[in-house]
Amino acid sequence: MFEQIERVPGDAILGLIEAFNKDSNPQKVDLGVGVYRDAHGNTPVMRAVKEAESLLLKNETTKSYIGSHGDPRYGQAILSMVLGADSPVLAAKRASATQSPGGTGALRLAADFIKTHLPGKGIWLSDPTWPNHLGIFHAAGVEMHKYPYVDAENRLDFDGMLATLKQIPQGDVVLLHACCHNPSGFDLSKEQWQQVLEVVRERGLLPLVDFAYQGFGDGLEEDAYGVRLMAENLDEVLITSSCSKNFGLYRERTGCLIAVAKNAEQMENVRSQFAIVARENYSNPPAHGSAIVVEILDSAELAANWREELTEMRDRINGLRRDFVDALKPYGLDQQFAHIAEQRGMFSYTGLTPEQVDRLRDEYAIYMVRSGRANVAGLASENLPYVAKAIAAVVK
Ligand code: PLP
Ligand code: TYF
Repeated sequence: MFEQIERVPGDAILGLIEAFNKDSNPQKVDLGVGVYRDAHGNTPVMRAVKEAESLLLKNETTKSYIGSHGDPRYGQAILSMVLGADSPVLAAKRASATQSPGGTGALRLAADFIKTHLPGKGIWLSDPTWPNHLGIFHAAGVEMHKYPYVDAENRLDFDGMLATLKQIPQGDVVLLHACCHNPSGFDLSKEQWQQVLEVVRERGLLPLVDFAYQGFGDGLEEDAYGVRLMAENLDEVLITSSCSKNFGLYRERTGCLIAVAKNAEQMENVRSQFAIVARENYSNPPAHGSAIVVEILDSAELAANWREELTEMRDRINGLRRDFVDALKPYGLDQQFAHIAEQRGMFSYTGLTPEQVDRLRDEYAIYMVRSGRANVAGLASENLPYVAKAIAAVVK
């Protein structure tokens, strides 16, 4: 029967890793896949994570299942981090967290929940968005639609976004990137979040806020502005949280789906359904990553160490954004690329065309996604002049 199976190409972003590894050019630069890199191009295990792991190795007493909702201590820790330690939503007991295999697992839980319990409701995704959003909601059988997000001049198209949101049918789901928009790097201002809230409320939409980069934009609290605004002012919100980036736990698959409901009773009902979806997909989530996060957040010392390292990472990225624009100054390109210093998170829509991206790869061994998305964390003071020179050559 397998003779009818066709081969399909792999993930375009993950494929860049392989292409980069094969390239023998000593000057090669990887601005592809979205993982954090330090000044030496490494993605290290964070200091507090190493420490927590050695404590776990010593103290862990069982590998038994942790249950479909995961570790309740992890749920509590993430609820405080996402919604704020003194959140009125938590005080009212109208939020809960269900642990999942990464943010991706949380998105799939949300997608299956929407398909089963909100029949006929579609989901609205930013154009552009992370390609896996399309795959996940397609696989779950949820009808997808787009709202504009980046215009032809490579600017945030907030007017276009708002105009489309105003026409979404009542009860549909709108996926919002909490911060560090993937792939563009364009985030909403506080005023713009307020406007989105008003439209969502007026039209009775259900926001699904994808929070994959908390702490990578302006800070752990600052990045949560939009999420908290929605949770505190609406009866119903879904949030997907990920510890892949901010704890550097990528392969440990550590995330959760948060439900905010009108009251504790309705929250418990929704939560009970999440456990069914989890059981049908993978039964129980993996436990190592969440155990690390609990170990860190429950220790004042480890938590302070973790926050310090996260701040170093964020400052490095934001510093690189400014240095990148400066490096383009000698070529008269600092105005054309000024948006790079304004964008937030790991990613920038540079504005480079697919053909220019191809030339950067073929002639300079500089790798980025063909949409012109660059992972800013792949830059370093050593390669900045080289990258700036190459960009100047391909845009001329
Ligand atoms: N959402 C967005 C926008 C992302 O960019 C990512 C990942 O990189 C995720 C969710 C989920 O990541 P993970 O499943 O690794 O936690
Ligand atoms: O957008 C990125 O680069 C990250 C990492 O299938 C990623 O979100 C990319 C592709 C993928 C899974 C993770």
